[in-house]
Amino acid sequence: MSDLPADLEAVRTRVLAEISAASDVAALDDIRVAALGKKGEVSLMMRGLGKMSPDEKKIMGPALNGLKADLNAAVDARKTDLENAALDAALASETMDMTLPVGKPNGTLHPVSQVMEEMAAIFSDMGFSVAEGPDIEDDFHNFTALNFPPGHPARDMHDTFFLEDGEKVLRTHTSPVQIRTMINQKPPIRIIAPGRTYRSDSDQTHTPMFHQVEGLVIDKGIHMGHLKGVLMDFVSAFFETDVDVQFRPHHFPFTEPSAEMDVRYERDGAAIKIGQGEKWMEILGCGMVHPNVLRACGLDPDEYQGFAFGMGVDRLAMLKYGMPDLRDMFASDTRWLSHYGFDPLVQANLATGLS
Ligand code: 2U9
Repeated sequence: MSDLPADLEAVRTRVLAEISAASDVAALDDIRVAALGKKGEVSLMMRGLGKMSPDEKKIMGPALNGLKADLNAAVDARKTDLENAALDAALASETMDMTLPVGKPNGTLHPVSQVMEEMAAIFSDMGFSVAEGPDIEDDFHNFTALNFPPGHPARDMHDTFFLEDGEKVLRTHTSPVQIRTMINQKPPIRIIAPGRTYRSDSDQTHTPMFHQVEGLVIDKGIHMGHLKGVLMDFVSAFFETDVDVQFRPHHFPFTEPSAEMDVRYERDGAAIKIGQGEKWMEILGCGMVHPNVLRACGLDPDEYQGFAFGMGVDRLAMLKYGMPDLRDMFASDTRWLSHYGFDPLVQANLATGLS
């Protein structure tokens, strides 16, 4: 028996009974509002305090505050019980038989993601680790450190997306990731840098956003033979067949000497078969890291050398899996995705076959 005035004791007993009988959280909240809400029974009593005599107020004030605190505590405790009971019930009903075969997941792995995973599997098998970096870059990491002379066409608006501040750019290649790695990590360095890249020169076969994988090796005594060996192994593993390649001299500001690598191919019907044939198709660019780039990253070109390469992932996915139009890659058409998509539960790895 509490020392509450009788009428408050009655309220307390009744509301506590209602609280413990509440069957769910919603019902419990109705009880709380009816007693403690703005127009709640107890709240109205507390509003009556103003009209009471000082003696009455001395009794009713603390009594009402005590009652309010008791009822709030009872509501919180009941709420926790109800929530735990609901969770136990859900856990009990949701049995998951882990021995059952996984149902067909709805949704597929986008071909670009599949190819990124295949490339990561191939290069990590060659001792490369995956490095990533920001899509928004500054002039130094995207151009200057890569030996792009001032005024180089790649620097201006028709090729590059500039942010409002006129300084920052959407990276036009993932090379800034390698620059950041060379500045923050001492050689030996063996990385690939996959990611989104942006160029404002879109047309039939170029989209404003596309995907690249670039690679970099920095160590002592690195030469062009290492570059050719790694890329020849890569291309045969990627196309899962023996691929004839040729290296054709080219020019990039960030590599010297530079080359583009072509693969042999032949048409069979609408499809393209990579590997053998009379025709050549350029699939990537590469070269020995330019001494100015090494110096820009604080490395002595007489002590360290390196090679680098870069390829367009979207394009290589089209070549390997025969998609006719690059723009479909970005159209989010579920029919296209279910046709060209991959099983998300099958991880690309060399042992069980990439694709
Ligand atoms: C550092 C030094 C050198 C990366 C390279 C290419 C050649 C290349 C193109 C392929 C298709 C871009 O997506 S694409 O249009 N890239 O041909 N990229 S060498 O060279 C580097 C990178 C980083 C520090």
